[in-house]
Amino acid sequence: MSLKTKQEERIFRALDAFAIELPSWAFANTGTRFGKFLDPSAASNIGEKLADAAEVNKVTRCCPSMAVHVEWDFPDGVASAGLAAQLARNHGVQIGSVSPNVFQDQQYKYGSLANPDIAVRTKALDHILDSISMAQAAGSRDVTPWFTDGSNYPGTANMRQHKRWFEEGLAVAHGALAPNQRLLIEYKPFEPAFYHTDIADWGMALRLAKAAGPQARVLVDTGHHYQTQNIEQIVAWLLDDGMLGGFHLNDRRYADDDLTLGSIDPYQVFRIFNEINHFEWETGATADIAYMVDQSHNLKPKAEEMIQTVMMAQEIQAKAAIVDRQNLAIHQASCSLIDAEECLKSAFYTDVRATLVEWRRWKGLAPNPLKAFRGSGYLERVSKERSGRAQAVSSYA
Ligand code: PSV
Ligand code: MN
Repeated sequence: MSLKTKQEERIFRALDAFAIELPSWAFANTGTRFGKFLDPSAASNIGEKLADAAEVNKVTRCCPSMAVHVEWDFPDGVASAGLAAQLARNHGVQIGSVSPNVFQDQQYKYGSLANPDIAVRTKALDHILDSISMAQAAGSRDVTPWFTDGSNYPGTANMRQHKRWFEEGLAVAHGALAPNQRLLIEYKPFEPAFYHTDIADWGMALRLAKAAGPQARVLVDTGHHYQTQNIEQIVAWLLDDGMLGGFHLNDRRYADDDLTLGSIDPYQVFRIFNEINHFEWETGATADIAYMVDQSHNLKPKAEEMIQTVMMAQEIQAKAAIVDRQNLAIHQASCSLIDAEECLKSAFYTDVRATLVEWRRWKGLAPNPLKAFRGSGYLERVSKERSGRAQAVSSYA
C-alpha cells in the first residue's frame, strides 16, 4: 500500500479499527403508531435478518455483527440463541448485543423492574436473567436493556421507590454476567412514559450502572435527549469516567425519530466522534465502545438505508480522524478560540470520500457499496421470495 499523505494514513487506520453493529429490527417491517407500510423485501425472521445484515457487511466490510431483541428474534429462548449463532456463522457474521424486552407484554402495563406488583418485577428480572443466558449461548458480550418504566401523570408513582427497585434489579442482573460480558444501561427522558421516565438521563444511567457493578456501563442513544442537549459533553464525561459502553446511533429532528445517521445534523455526529478521538489521542488508550445503529425505517428501503448509514458513519469517523490534535491542544491551551474552532471545522469540511474509495479498493471492495448492492440483484431476489407470504403488521418482528 502506498499512501500519499499522513491524513490518508490516519483515515485508513481509523477505518480499519471501526466496526458498527446493525439492528435486526432495521430489516423488518416497522412503522409509526399511525400505521405500517409493508415492504416486499422486509425480513420476518432471524434467518432473513441475518442474511440481509450479512449482505450489508459484504459491501461495506464494517458491520460484522447484528443486534437482536429477544422478543422479536429469539422466540424459543436459549435454543433460538444457539441456532441464531450458528446461522450467523453460516453468513459470516455474529450475533451482537442482546436486548431483553420488558415492555411489550401485557403484564408490563405498569412497568417492569419498577412495577408495584412484585410478581411482575420478578418476571421482568427473570426475563433479563434469561436474556443474559441467551447472550452467552449466542456468544455475545453486551446485554442492552431499555426500560419504559415511569409514569404519565404527576402523583401516580413513587419515584424514589422506583429508583430503589431499579438498583436492586440491576444488581441481581449484573451478578449473572459472565466475566467477559457487559450490562449497558440505556436512558431516555420520554416516550412511552410522558411525565417521568425512571432512567431518564445519563446521570441516572451512570448512577445505576455504578451501583449495579463493575461490568455495567452507560449506553448513549443519540435520539434520547432533550432538544439542544450537548451530547458530546455527556460523551466526554462518560469517557473520562471510563463509563461509556456504547452508542445507539441515529438522527432526529424532533424526538426519538430514528432517522438516518447524519441526515439532519452530521456535525453533531462529528462532534461526538471527535471527543472519542481526542480522548484516545490524549490518553493513548482505545475506548471500549460498542457502536450500534438503532434505527428503523418505514419508508426507505431497509438494506439500502443500512448501507447509507454505515457509509455516513465511516465518513464522519474519517473526518474525526484527521483533526490536527496537536494544534487543537495548543489552541485550546492558549485560548486561541478562532484557531481552535477553525481547526475542528477544517477537518469536518474536508471531503474524505476519495480516501474512503481508496480504502475500499485496498480491501478488495467495490468503491460504492450502495451501487454494488444494487448491482448484486439481492433485493429483487429476496423481494420475490418474501413478498408472497403473509406479513406481520402488528409488531417489529
Ligand atoms: C427505545 O426507543 C430504543 O432506543 C431501545 O434501544 C429499544 O431497544 C429500541 O429503541 C427499539 O427500537
Ligand atoms: Mn436505543
